[in-house]
Amino acid sequence: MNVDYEILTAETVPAYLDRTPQFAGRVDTSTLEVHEVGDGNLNLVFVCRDANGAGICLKQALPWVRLVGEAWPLTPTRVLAEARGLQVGNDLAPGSMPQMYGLDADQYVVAMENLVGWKMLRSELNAGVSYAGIENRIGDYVGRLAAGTSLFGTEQGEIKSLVADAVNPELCRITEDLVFTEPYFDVENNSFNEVLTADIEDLRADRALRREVSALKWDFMTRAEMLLHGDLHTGSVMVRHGADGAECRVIDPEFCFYGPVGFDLGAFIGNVMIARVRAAVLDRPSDYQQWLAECGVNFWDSFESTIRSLWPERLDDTWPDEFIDWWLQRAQRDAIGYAGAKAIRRIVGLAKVTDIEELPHDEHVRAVRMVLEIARRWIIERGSLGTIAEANRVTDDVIAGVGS
Ligand code: SR1
Ligand code: MG
Repeated sequence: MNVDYEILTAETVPAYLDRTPQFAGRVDTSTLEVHEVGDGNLNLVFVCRDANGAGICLKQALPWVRLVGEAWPLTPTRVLAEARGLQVGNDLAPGSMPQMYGLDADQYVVAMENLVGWKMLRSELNAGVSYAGIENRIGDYVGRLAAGTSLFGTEQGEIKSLVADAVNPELCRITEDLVFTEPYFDVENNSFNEVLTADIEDLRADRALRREVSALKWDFMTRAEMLLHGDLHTGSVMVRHGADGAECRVIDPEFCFYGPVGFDLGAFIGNVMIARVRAAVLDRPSDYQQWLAECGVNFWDSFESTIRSLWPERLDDTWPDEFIDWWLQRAQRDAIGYAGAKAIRRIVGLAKVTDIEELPHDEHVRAVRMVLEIARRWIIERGSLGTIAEANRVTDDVIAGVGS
């Protein structure tokens, strides 16, 4: 592929920083240690630290999907979405994302605070480490973004152009295909252990499920409600144990665009459910499993409490108080459905998760069956379940083997 910009390496980063004015002076490039640490599906990530301890993290968008290679070209302008998501997060929910230092749109690089010593939440959950309280901060982050970027906090006359500026068609197309479509068809991107063939065939034959996943997809593609993070799974959260307890930072908002709030809520809840199922099949200590069991409900409660606290500040009080109850009720039901859809894609489709993939064979098969059963019921029954707490009871039952 012809690439018309310089793809950075750990060796070329110091010289790049020297000649890029928007990042100048952040670190001493003569003593810089640089490591490429990107382990996501799309980009290069360089963490840089100088002899004085000053740091910077550079994220460069490749012109293809890193997971697949040059065979899958992808616009590097996704870095603009990443910068937008970081900037809005920094403005509306300070401290919830890495501080953004700047953007080099010519080289498709965004620079941000270096999270030295922080770990990815998914890896920590895989290892059975709890970070009690971070779910509240992430719920608050989604709430602040929802309140600030939706009509609650943005003028009616302004929001249309913001929605238009934030369209992110190539990245949204990935979600539309990988989350809502491909798992339900026999396509090359999918894979699963052959002992699970009948389970996957059942999933695909379930017409009610197909209808409901299509309804979720329709809303994802048509309801421009708030600026979403767009990919809020447990691999998009960095964590550490700080002096005052567990801390977190949400990263990787390159999928951000205006969509339905339930999508971000569901992404987190669905991935926590996967972590909970992993913990159950590995028979992790009960206090760890208990935290995971409560995580989704705590996350929702914090989101709701942030929304309710910011509601009186809405710009247009012709939206009556009763409306926020309706809006939250719909968000909660949507979140249950999107959580299910996000879980199924991680089991069947491209870009699987280590929580499930790295389990020994028997535990893997049990976990897959549990996740698929929970997710299918969440999607189909989300209207009657109504709350994350009720959805959790489905998980309790499936993990306990009730009805099987
Ligand atoms: C082809 S990209 C696959 C996945 O990686 C990202 O993290 C998103 O979740 C996307 O769906
Ligand atoms: Mg990502």
